[in-house]
Amino acid sequence: MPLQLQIWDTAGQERFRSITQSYYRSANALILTYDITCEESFRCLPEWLREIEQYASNKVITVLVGNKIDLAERREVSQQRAEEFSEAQDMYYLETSAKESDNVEKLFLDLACRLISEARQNTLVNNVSSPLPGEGKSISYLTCCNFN
Ligand SMILES: Nc1nc2c(ncn2[C@@H]2O[C@H](COP(=O)(O)OP(=O)(O)OP(=O)(O)O)[C@@H](O)[C@H]2O)c(=O)[nH]1
Ligand SMILES: [Mg+2]
Repeated sequence: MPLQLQIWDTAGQERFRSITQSYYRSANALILTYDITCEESFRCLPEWLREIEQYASNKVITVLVGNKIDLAERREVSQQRAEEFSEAQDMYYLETSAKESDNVEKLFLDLACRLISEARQNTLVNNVSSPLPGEGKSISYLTCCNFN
């Protein structure tokens, strides 16, 4: 059976928070994105991490993404600072440009590889009983593909 990767986007605005929280429970991975040209978006990360700790599975894989590297001249958060933060929080770190599709494919492929690897070790939480909006609940992963 094929592996199915479902990707859900959440809105950052406060008024959507109650919806966002319901996504966490069944997520196997979370991508936390900030804007490298906006110090404030970086400083908000601890608040998002608190939410993750509160609502997500303790096995969730979290990737920190510094986006907008096409605007390098306006960078406010150094790569080193972000890497140190992500390491301390047990997150992977990657920098992207959604605008120029830089590292975006790599982000999702790396994440898919990690999920497949966890599935192979049978540590992936398959929360089929947790309802999600729409049909977001099937993960058939044990005979998926040829990744290591
Ligand atoms: N230059 C540049 N602009 C970007 C990039 N990614 C997003 N933007 C711009 O940043 C702004 C915000 O992008 P959104 O995709 O709305 O950000 P978001 O995090 O989904 O925002 P919420 O849904 O409100 O949480 C938009 O004007 C985008 O065009 C990027 O990689 N480079
Ligand atoms: Mg959005």
